Formats: sequence, structure tokens, C-alpha cells
Amino acid sequence: MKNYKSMDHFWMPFTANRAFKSAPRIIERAEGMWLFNDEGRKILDATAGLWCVNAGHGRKEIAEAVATQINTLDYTSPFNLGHDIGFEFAERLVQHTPDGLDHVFFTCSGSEAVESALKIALAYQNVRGKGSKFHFVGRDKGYHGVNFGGISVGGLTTNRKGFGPLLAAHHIPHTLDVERNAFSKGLPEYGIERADELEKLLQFHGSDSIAAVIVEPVSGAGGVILPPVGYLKRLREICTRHDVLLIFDEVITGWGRLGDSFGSIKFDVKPDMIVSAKGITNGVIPLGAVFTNTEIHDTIMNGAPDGQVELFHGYTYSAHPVACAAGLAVLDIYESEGLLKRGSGEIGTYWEESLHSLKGLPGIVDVRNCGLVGAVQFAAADGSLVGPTIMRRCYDLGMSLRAIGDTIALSPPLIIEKEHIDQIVETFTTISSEMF
Ligand code: PXG
Repeated sequence: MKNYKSMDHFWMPFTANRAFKSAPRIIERAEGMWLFNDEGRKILDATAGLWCVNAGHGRKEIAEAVATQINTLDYTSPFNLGHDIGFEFAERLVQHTPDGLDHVFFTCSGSEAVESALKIALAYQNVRGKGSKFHFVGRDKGYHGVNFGGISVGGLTTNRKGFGPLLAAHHIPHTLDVERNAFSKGLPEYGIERADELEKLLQFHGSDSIAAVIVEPVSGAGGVILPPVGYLKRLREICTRHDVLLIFDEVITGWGRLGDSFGSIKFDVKPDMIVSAKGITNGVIPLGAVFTNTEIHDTIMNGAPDGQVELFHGYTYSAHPVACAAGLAVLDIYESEGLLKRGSGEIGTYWEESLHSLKGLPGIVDVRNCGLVGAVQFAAADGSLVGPTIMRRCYDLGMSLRAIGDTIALSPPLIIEKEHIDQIVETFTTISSEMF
């Protein structure tokens, strides 16, 4: 322990605080694919932090851009004042979004971006005279951050229960089906019919009560759940037919994770809004964004009398100049190094083949992959929970990753090379032989 006497004062988020503080894991610095802990050990960052450090750690270009921005314009109000860098960043960002989704509302995190998207959906429905459309549809096992709107549409029980009545939201079933789809390479073959549950739900509740459907193209925190072939297209068709907005929460699937800038582009399905955060600034400075289509933007813009605020929503730090500077430097890196498509190329193929070579090892019941996201699902013979133990053992073996139940989620920096993938596979091979 360094310059503090007690760990008691920092209430750690989403952490078993007492357990952590009795056996802390402290990271002191990071570079490229690696974290370095307080014992001087080198640990492979197999999750890019929390799905965000897509260009790898310690990028000097970002640090320099941030330092220059702080020395030039550290902060100014985004309400009724502007700064060039906010407009420049928005213009650069939309060169990577699907055609037509070219308006950006800035926030400070993924959770805030989700709230903003939900509020924009309601504002849009109101302005066009459809104020009865104020319910939402989310999906079982969905994760949309931790604010009240996000946990309402989210489908993770632990994050919802005990937090009161929440927003009006219905849920469609998730698409994980290990029995039918185990060890699928890329998108699973079976499960498109689960999209039809949306049709039934809209018919049952009446789509004149529903503002929007929100889903992650690939569920992350819910356990790395891939959309079955054709499923997202069918959701799009149903939403269009019922005049309901479709929002893709691409907080983790954006910025190269799936081998293209967005899941929407990878899967060729265009939502009405995209929620983004994390990789948008490489996780270096907090920033989130909602990308909306022209119809939503223009309807809201034209809905207020001249000279009046069109949308009563925004944050002190919306389009924070320092975050925008970081984001511009990150876009330079993504573009010049071709990182956004790297997961669709040779390294993506090596990732897929390597992870699937784990098939048949004791304890491993499924391997899932898409772009540079992966999941290895374990199961103990006695049904006991093994994920947390695996996560701690991997750390001791020099690898940092996330356990979601018994599923180990992998989302490495997009600069990953074959030798790092080999290390991941070797670590799982060791775990399988030690524990099962
Ligand atoms: N939407 C999605 C799809 C996310 O994955 C958020 C919204 C919220 O973003 P912020 O920036 O408010 O945290 C997320 C965040 C995990 C894990 O267990 C994933 C996230 C956060 C914490 C843990 O994989 N994603």
C-alpha cells in the first residue's frame, strides 16, 4: 500500500468491497496490451479494461492531444456557448456511423447516453403528436448502464431488483441457446424466431403505447450473447411495421469490437439511434454519445418555436473539450492503423480458430466469438459457480478478464497479436486441466 492508510474510504463500484480489500489487486501502470501490478507483474489485459481501451494502453498521441487541449481551452459551458472541437469531433464521428445517423448528442458515459436516447425517443414521439407512446421494450439479460432508465429496459435481475418501480418497460427473450448453438463460429444458426416475440409483445400491449425498442447487437455484460442469423434484421422489420423506434446500444460493440465501426454496419441493420461510449475515447477520458437519424433530429428541432430550447436535456460536461480532444486523437489512431476493421481480417480469423481449439477440453461447454469479442463458457459437474474462481486464477496466471456467471468474457485491445491470443488459449487450457 502506498500513500494511504486505509482502503475504507473508496466505495468501489460493482465490487465485493470487503473481499477485494482483504486481498487487493492493484494496477500501477499500463502499456499496449499490458497491465503492471504493484508487485511488478505483467498482466495481459484480455478485456481492454472494461471493453474500452480498443487502441491499447498508454497511447502518447492521446496524452499529447489532451495536454494541448487543457492548455488551450480546458472547459467552457456547452449550453449556449460553443467550441470548435465539439463541432469538429461530431463531424468526424459521423463519418463512421451508418448513413443517415449523423447527429450527435454528447454525454459523459454510456449510462447517460442510454438515458439520453430514451428521452430523445420520448421527445420525438411527443413532438409528432404520439405522446401515448411512452413505454419501452428491452431484452432479458440486456445491459444498458445503471441509471433508472437503463435498469428499467435492462434485463439483469441483480441490477434491477430493489430499486423501485422503474420506467414502464417490457422485455423480449434473450437469444442464448447453448443447447442448439454451442461452439458456433460467429453468429449462431438457430434462434431467429425469438425476434417474433417482439411482434407478439407489440400486438399484446398495442404499439401505440411503445416509444422504442432497445437492444445491444451483441449482449456484453449479460454474458456475450450473439444475435442468431437474421434476428436483428427481423427486429428492424417489426419495429418499422409497428412505427416503433429501434435503438442499438453499441457501447461495447462500437469502435471496432466486432470488426467494423459499429455492429449496425457489420450486420447491415440500421437502427434509428445508436448509443456509444467506451472506445469512442479509448476509455481515456469519459465520454458518451447518442447518434440519431435525421428524421428524429429534425422533428425535434422543428418542434419548438423560434429562439426556444428544442430539447430540455444536457450535461455540464456534454462535449467536454478535453474529452473531444482525446476522441479526435483516438479517431486518428483508429483510422491510420486500420483498427476498426482489424477483427474482420486475419487476426479475427486467428482469434476464432484459436478460441474454438478449446472445444472438447474438460469443463468448457461453449465458445462464442465475433470480431474481437469472445466468450468461453464453463460448467462444473456439480453445478457450482466457477467463474469468479477462474477469473482470480487467471489473474494469478498473468491475465485479466471478466467472469459473467460461468462465462468468461474476452474483449482485448484491437492491437492484439497472435502471441497474445496464444497466451489466452494456454491459460484456459491450464485452467481446464487444473479445475475440471
Ligand atoms: N450499455 C452497454 C451495452 C454497456 O456495456 C453501458 C451501457 C453503460 O456504460 P457506462 O459508461 O455508464 O458504464 C455499458 C457498460 C461487464 C461490464 O461486466 C460492462 C459495462 C460496464 C461494467 C461492466 O462486462 N458496460
